[in-house]
Amino acid sequence: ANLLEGKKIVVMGVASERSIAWGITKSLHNAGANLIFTYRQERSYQKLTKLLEKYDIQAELVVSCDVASDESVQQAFKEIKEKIGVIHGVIHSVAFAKREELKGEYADTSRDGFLLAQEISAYSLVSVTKAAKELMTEGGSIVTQTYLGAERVIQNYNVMGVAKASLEASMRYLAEDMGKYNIRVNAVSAGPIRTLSAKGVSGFNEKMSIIEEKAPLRRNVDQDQVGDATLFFMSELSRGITGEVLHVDSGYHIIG
Ligand code: 0WD
Repeated sequence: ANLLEGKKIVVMGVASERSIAWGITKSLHNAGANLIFTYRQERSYQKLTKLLEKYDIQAELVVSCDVASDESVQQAFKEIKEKIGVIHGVIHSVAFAKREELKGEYADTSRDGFLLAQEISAYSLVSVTKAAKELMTEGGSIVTQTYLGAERVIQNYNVMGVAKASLEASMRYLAEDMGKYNIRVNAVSAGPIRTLSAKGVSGFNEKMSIIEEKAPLRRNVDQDQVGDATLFFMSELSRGITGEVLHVDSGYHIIG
């Protein structure tokens, strides 16, 4: 089904073939979307270019965007506006925390480590939404990626759990603001998936085995499953839904 025929969607956060944003890219591409990509590091740009070639996906545009800088975000969307015009969706799949904050006690979190995690992982959704809204004149959908550590204490996730709580609350406030422009804002809460970012979280392997043991579906999730759930949010199938957190975690979040 070509659910996204004629839709122009910006994907932020492809760093490798394992990136959740790459799983999303495949789902959106297969649904007929025209994709625009943003990257931070030159290394990610090289990887992205190779991946697009390997999978025979034609990008509409690839632009650099570091969400740590308002200027960079504004510049990226300005370029998208000039070269593409109207867009219909944004995939926000970006987060960062210092590795040393992702272990031990949350009580040891430093002030700058706390602020950095909030800035890159939560505030970025605010600045991106503000910039993207100007291009979403036909309405559309914005989806961010969150994790269960926002709702519950998950060992070692620490400062990132607090940043994800802030991200989810931001998503709800943004959903209210954007609703009047017919722009929906939602989050997908994925179970643990082995990616470059996941390597930074201590005890990551245990988190994956717990899902196999305790989740209703007794198996881990992958990037493609997150991609398809995100496709649902990008499509008209989810037109009645905004401000929602959808768990793609084999049902793990319902288990006590
Ligand atoms: O288990 C997991 N992997 C889960 C991840 C479970 C549930 C949620 N998530 C979330 C992450 O917290 C994140 O929000 O999904 C999102 C994507 O994570 P990922 O796919 O695990 O991570 P990865 O493949 O490492 O990509 C993260 C990208 C990085 O690419 P670069 O180019 O920086 O190497 O996040 C990006 C970065 O693109 N990123 C930034 N992008 C723009 N500006 C910045 C920044 N300042 N910092 C990090």
